[in-house]
Amino acid sequence: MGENLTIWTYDWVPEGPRGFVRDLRLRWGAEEAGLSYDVDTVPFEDRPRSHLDRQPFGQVPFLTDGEITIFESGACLLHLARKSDILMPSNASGEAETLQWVVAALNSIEMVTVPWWFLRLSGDRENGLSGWLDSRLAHVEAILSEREWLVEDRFTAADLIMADVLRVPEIRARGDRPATEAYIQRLVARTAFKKAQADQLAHFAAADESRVRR
Ligand SMILES: N[C@@H](CCC(=O)N[C@@H](CS)C(=O)NCC(=O)O)C(=O)O
Repeated sequence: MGENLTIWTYDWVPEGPRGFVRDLRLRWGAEEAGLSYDVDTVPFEDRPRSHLDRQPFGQVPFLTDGEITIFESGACLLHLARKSDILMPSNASGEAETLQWVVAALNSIEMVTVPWWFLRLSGDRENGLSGWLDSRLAHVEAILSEREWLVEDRFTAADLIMADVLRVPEIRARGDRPATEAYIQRLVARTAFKKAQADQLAHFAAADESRVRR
């Protein structure tokens, strides 16, 4: 394919986030699009200058594509999407809708789900964000009750990122939202998702083994 893509993730993470580390979004996108890529790592324990130079918050993922380095999983995914109409239609309205829904998944849904989840994790099961979360999830449910995909009646990067945001177990378990649940199940049943997730799990399992040998 002539690609020179590298997806960067941590060299190791604890059990909890495995299968959900956001490099999965990029692995999944590249797998869907048939783009070849390597995976490289930055240390989880220390966040050296060379990491902060490429991801200024010391997070993962970031992506290198030849001379280009790009961070934020949404931006990285859209960068991949511009390479393949499997991820984003090449017509103007399909592209605009894909951009719109990718940003909506991150800026209208994940911007509520993640803080809610953090508060819940810190012991505040029902917290000040619960009402806001429920309202956003109800709107998503209404949207997904009327359509199978977010854009043009077909899979796009918008579905990839929306499903990844919604598949967090605590969010999934909240309320009865059959259309959303069917949507998530449809997305995570895709071969590309399964490969991306299995590869991430294998990556961190291998890291466990090399930590034991050290
Ligand atoms: N908005 C960022 C969030 C990235 C993010 O939260 N990454 C997590 C792993 S999934 C991370 O690096 N956590 C460690 C930290 O925040 O220090 C994106 O979508 O790329």
